[in-house]
Amino acid sequence: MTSRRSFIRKGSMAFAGLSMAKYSSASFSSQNENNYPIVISTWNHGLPANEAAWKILSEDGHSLDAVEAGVRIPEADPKINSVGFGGTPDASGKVTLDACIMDEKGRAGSVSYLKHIKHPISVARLVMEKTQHVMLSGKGALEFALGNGFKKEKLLTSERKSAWKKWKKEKRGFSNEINVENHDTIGMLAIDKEGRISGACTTSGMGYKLPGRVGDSPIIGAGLFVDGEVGGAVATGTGELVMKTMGTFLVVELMRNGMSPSRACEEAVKRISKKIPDYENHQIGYIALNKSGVYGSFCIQPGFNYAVKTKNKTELEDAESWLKTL
Ligand code: SD4
Repeated sequence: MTSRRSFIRKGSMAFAGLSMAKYSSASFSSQNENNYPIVISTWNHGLPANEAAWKILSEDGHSLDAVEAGVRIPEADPKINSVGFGGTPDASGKVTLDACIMDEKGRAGSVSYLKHIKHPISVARLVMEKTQHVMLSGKGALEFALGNGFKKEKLLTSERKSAWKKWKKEKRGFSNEINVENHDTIGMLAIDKEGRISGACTTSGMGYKLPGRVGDSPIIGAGLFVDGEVGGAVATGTGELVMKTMGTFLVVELMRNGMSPSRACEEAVKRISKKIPDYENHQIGYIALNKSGVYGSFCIQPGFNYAVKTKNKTELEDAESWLKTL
């Protein structure tokens, strides 16, 4: 039986063969037609997020607008406890958000440790478009957002507040339980009809983290990396492992050197397994999309899934894992 992964590998090899041969413009455009537009994103909450992105992609919009619109869906959803409004607070009961965005031209924007703003991804985009900087953090990021018309809002829902109070009483550690809620950071990659790739990543980070902690999600090259000539990758899971190995930059560089997206994600997970002694206690999931519209994924533990949307397909796929049992 042909597994999904071997199918993807074959797909990418087929394209590699195509690019070596002298292809006609007709064969190139049929590759475009098959694979663009496409959007992929992490976890179950990727399904509704992809729909919002698809609305823009299917109307020939830019992938940058698509990924921003896509991840705003879980950011605004109070039932999703790992992103934006309704996100899990830090140990002191405050919700602090991390997000970043990157486009095919290599432009990037990011916010970290941002409080009170429901849509950190849109603030990250403004940092990219309106400033000379890549990242704004904490109070400065909040002031920048408020100065640009964002509204200050209460992000801690009563449900999350009760859960935090219970956690405090029980004196448990960080909320690092693997796949426990089966939804987590949303990372999204999209290629539009013109072949332009963009990515976005947004999260409330590790539940009950130390106040001040910033994870991988707003770090370009860790939680997200896009190179318009190669492709992009995003990460979910315990950010510290991704930061120590520059995970998504590594995935994109491996793709640049000829690996398929799924093989590149696998290598980046293997790198973690070599470098980080207690990696078995953590989950990391990578998804990647190359410039040709071929996608792939890999994770440490079974249980990580991601949503895919193309003209012909709307589905959740399970990522292959390095460890075979949880
Ligand atoms: C972080 N990678 O802050 C993010 C959140 C996440 O499982 O995906 N946690 O580490």
